Amino acid sequence: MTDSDPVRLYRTVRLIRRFEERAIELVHAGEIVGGIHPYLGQEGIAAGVCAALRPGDLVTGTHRGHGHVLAKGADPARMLAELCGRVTGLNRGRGGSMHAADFGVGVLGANAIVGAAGAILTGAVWARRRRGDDVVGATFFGDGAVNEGMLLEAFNLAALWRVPVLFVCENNGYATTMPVDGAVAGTIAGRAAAFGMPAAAVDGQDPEKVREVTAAAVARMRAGGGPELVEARTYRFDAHHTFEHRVRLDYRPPEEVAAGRSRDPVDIAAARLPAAARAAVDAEVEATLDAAVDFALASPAPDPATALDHLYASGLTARTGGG
Ligand SMILES: Cc1ncc(C[n+]2csc(CCOP(=O)(O)OP(=O)(O)O)c2C)c(N)n1
Repeated sequence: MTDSDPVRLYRTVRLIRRFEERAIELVHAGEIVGGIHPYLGQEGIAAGVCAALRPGDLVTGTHRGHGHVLAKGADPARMLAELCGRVTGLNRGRGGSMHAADFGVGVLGANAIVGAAGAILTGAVWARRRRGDDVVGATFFGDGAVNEGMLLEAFNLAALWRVPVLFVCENNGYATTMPVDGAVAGTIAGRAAAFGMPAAAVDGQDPEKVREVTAAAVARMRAGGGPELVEARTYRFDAHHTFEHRVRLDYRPPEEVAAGRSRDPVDIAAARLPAAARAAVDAEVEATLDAAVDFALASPAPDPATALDHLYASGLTARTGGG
């Protein structure tokens, strides 16, 4: 379904927002070990892009990937259980925050390696198209990925082989603490031009605008038009990673943070709904997340005896060491 649906877009941004806030509580409570990279402030991008995709289309995401997985349709309870490292998680608790995947809804995985997800998606969509499947894909990456060789190689092969992949740059202005202006020569869209790919910039805070731009690109890609790039301009409302909640880093001026936070994708999506519809979605999301937290915390951790399971395809067994 690619038509504009304000209720659906609001539900998605609100679900991601509240999921992240609940996950941060669980980090502070010691239930999510190792912390997370919150997607707060960037929800409009995942919501808008995924609203323009079909259920069978494919996505890959980043270390800041919870929003991508949820927007594509993964079960929030199993996603939260994954973050908590529980056996009921999407990946039996072995992937965690940065490697959650749900093939059933076309999520081939979040990815902790900056710049890697685009190459994985390009290969996957190419293989599925060769099989005759009518799929397209969208891959998300930050501004910090735009000089990574793997991503540029993916641009090249996708363009050369006309693989229908939408490369979605979530430009939040920083790679950890490094401002984009201090790291990126030229422009992000200019990288697409080098490979003959069309590129567009969009206000990433407005999920409807993101959906519109994506729907147009996806229509061209389904018609054989080859890959495209979208630069979604956004702002990260919270820390790069929850470790910053303990060690406040001083790399963004307070006025900049306040200005960035003043354009909130949840508010922008909410303003398109009557108050009663908004309240109904809020209640539904809260009930979903209450149930998700209960489910995750009631689920057991994996049995340590199974630590070597799932490391190799069937037929191979792991060596336990010693030669
Ligand atoms: C190949 C690689 N290099 C470095 C890192 C360490 N690292 C993790 S997140 C990050 C910053 C990424 O910034 P960006 O791509 O802009 O995404 P954002 O965190 O802003 O969402 C870096 C350098 C990594 N994970 N992978």
